[in-house]
Amino acid sequence: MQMKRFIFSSILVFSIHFILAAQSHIASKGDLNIIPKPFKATPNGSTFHFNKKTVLLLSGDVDKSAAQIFLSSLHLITNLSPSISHKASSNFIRLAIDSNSIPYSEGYLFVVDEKHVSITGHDAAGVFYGLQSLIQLAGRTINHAVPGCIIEDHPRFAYRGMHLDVSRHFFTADQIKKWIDVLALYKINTFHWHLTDDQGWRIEIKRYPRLQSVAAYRNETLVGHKKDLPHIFDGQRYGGYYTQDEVRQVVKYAAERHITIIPEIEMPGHAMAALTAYPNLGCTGGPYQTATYWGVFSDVYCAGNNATFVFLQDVLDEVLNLFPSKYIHIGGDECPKQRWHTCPKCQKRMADENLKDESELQSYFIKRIERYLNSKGRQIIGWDEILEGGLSPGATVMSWTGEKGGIAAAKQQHQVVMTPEKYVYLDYYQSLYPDEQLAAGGYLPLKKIYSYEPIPSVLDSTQSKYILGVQANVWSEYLDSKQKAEYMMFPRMLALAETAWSSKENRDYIDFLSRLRQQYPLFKKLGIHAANVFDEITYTIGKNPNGKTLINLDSTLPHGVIHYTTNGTAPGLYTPVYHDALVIDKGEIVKAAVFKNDQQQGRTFQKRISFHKAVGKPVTLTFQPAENYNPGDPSALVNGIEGSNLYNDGQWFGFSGANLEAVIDLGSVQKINLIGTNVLKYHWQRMWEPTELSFWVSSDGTNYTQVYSQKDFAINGINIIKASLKDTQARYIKVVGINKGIIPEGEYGAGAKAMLLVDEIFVY
Ligand code: TNX
Repeated sequence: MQMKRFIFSSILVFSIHFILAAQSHIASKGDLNIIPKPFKATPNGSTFHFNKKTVLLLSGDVDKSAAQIFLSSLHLITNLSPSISHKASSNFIRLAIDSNSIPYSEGYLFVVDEKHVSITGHDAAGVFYGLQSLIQLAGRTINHAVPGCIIEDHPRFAYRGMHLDVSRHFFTADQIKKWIDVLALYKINTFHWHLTDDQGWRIEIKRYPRLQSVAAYRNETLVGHKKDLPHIFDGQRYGGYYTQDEVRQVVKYAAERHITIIPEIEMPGHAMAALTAYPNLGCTGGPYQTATYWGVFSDVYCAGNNATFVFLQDVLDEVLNLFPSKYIHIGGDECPKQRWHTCPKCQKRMADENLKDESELQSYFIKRIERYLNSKGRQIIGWDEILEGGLSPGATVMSWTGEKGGIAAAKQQHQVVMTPEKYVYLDYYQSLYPDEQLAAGGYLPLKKIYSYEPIPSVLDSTQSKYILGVQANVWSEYLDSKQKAEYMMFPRMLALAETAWSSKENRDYIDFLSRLRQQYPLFKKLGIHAANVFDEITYTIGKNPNGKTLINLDSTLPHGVIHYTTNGTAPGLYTPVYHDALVIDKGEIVKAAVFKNDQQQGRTFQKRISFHKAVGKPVTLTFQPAENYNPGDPSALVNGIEGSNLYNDGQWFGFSGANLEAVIDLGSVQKINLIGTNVLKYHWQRMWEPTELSFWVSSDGTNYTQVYSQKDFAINGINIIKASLKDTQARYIKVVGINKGIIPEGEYGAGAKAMLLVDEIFVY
């Protein structure tokens, strides 16, 4: 019996070793499961175990309060509570600061062997980050064993940020502190707090009590998506603000975790809430109403009225007392100019100051505030529209509309934080599955945020130095609960954290995923409602050598097996296993799911494919699609798959200021019963329906006959157009959409080019 048990257990031990060895080979560095990935990490084969004697040994300048913060985080995640000591014991964690031996600021050296953990930081931040790595390593297993290793680590960028909008939806000070804990765990060092906007003013300003009693509230809130008309409101008064005491506490709490808070006080636009409280600050004098839905509003601070500057300077005085940050964010984005255009005070200001247009007036506004802040020893940071009409000398630019603003600013030797919408906006959807929680729109999967490279390749090495770092932005229009906000923040913030901290060479998405999967137990302990959809099935469309359309399915789940169906039934263990791309030669619904250990993982993927006469046929476009909305091959217009209302799903073709003119060659003259297409109308994204859409047919490719035309597109969203034809024979089909041209005054993006979006041209 004894013998048998011995043999059995040694086989068990042997096989566990074998499995571990095999796994550590596969995920050799994944074993040092830290996000963001350290600069250099080498396992040494030993293991450190916490025990009853483990103490935290502070040497040199290490602050006791820093150690206590670590102990509370460690306790939350592991339940361990070592005590602080100045005397070594047989088992200890030693913290020290040594700026000579650790050359990089915020950097640290981390050594683990059987008996001790030693963390030496360049500075207090370095020690703190070493401790965050320790928490991650100890938190990942039940016995909190820490793998032996030597880690040399330091950040790539000095600015690693997350922005949070608390105007559209309010989150309490306690909630903010919890998120600060999580951000610190992943070595984020800047929290950009978007405190004022049209829908609510969220910071107590003692000198202006109506900011609290009036501007902090709105009468009601839009229900559902902004583009769904008619708008429906909930009838509930909504609001709240942070008292100055709360702000002070949050700032202190964050500073203890090496996070700087940059407050944002928006100007000259996004000011409806402030104007509602103090209507004399607007050009028309009001009355105004704190906005109850999202958008860009034409009423902004009057730039001609000195009272505006008195007000903003008073506000900033109180803000400066609360926030010690070097930077103060003054907004500057999305400021329509039409009120200024007709306002006598603004026009007088322009004449007095010799300003040639309203863009220069915006620049005057920003520069005047900048001078004020500089006189108080602070610097401004603003959204890239502060480039309009000339950048003020010391301004730092947050490049959001794309990378262009950041590139221009860096070339002018201004510092830049990269935060391009397309790559780092966490209000976008992270999955194309239709049951995702309501979001602003757009598609930003984890993989895409991870792929973002903050230094644009067009900058040379001197110019690149102006890129301070990178930030992700959390706009809260549709985030009316903690759960919804966290679903959007996590895990995508971890991808951003790695982009911001880890060296470019160390970034590898698959390796990141293997470390990410192990963070979920930590999220659970932290009470974080993180999304977990990144291993779900995604698809791409291709073509085989015979010109047939293919659909490729993919999942990043290791050892995941995809089962699928094409007959509308649910995929299961007994439906076919997906190996190679599926050829589309009839209309079908592809359903698929990933299985692991015979269990379905995640939701069921579903995609409808229409098989019509034009599928796979050559398409010529007269005008080039815009960079952001170009699936590449024009034949994607006839691939059988329609673009969804998550507009950047890779299906839509967008024409910026230009017309759609597509010609499809069916290869032979044939009977045509129907021509159709989809047009996406969404003015708040600058997406405009054509002024006229027409369908034409031809049998020789030279002489065309018009068979259909439409000028009205009633639906805000996808307009489905279908023209049934009688007695029509044709080989060539031409679809023409006349672009709106320049976006009219009073509309979002006025003066810019309208984007005409179409996808899938159907021919039956
Ligand atoms: C643009 S990004 C805004 C915000 C919106 C966001 C929605 C920026 C500087 N301004 O006011 O919340 O789009 O995606």
